[in-house]
Amino acid sequence: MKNTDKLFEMTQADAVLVISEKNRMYFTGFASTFGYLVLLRGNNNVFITDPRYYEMAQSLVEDGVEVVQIANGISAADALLDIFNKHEIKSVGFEDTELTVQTYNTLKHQLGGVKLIAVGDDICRVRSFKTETEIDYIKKAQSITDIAFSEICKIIKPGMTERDVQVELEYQMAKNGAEGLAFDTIIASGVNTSKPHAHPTDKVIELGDPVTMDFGARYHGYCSDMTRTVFVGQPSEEMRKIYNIVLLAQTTGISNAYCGMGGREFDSFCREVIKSNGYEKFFVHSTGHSLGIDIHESPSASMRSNDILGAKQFITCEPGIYVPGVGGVRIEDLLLIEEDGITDLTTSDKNIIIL
Ligand SMILES: [Mn+2]
Repeated sequence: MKNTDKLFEMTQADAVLVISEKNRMYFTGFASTFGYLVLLRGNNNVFITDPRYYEMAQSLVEDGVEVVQIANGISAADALLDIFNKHEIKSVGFEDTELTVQTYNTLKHQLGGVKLIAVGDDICRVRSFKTETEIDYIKKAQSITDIAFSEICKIIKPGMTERDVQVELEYQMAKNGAEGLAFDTIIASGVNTSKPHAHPTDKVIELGDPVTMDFGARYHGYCSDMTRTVFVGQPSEEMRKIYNIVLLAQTTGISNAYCGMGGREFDSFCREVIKSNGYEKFFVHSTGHSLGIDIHESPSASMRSNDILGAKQFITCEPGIYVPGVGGVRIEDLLLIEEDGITDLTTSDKNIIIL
């Protein structure tokens, strides 16, 4: 069970009610489809669950968490009200960023006199600073992703479809320890590469095609994320030029990155390189995002970001150029920011790869 002191430094609420699967997973460390986690000040927490998860929840008891089982006609609302009365809770933080309007309305009705305070952004902020264990999980997820990339480069051949590449790449991640995907794999070939988030199709890969692969593994619930564009046979002059500009933008971003930089500043390191080469209008997305249990978490690096990127936070560096009718290139690495510098966790080669 994670320490919740930081969260209570950010909110006035007497308690925080965590309902969403991802945030329950974050605080408790195990995945469950049902449960209510009540965080109380002083890291004095209660987990309400049902018989399906009761045995698993016993691991929380060891951390001093009170586990309450509800079954046979006792509602979660009754259990919650019991806890709130017992601890004299007058105000409760809730996940405004996660709950449906319906759940919110039900809570408001059932919890009657308790004041509800939005704490969704506070939880996101707490989640943005990773613990050593989380960092290890993300590193492992990224290493699986790198291994899968080296394997797929041996497999891609003209005549395969984008879907064939998707299936092989996902198989390689699973075979190398992924418990699942971080997100739906993006595979694009030929002119499809100008669509940044293309879905894999039955298009056949032809000689000379660029192939963009944006993919990630999940390990212990945590995501990795990387992108490479490779060429099957010799690329056109224009695609080679585009590749080299994106590569320069990406490596410039990484070499200028530092702990404490602004998200907007980091974005500009990459964007300026693309701009000075005349392709600014073809770089149509932001430079980077953090990840964790979600594939996109704060902080972010974009033209509009007000985030500061600090120690124990992650950021991707993924500039791209997409020219409709011609093709596109994106190169994405995952960076860990620490007090004493930046670590690029993505070890795959990013010099132009011609298969
Ligand atoms: Mn990404």
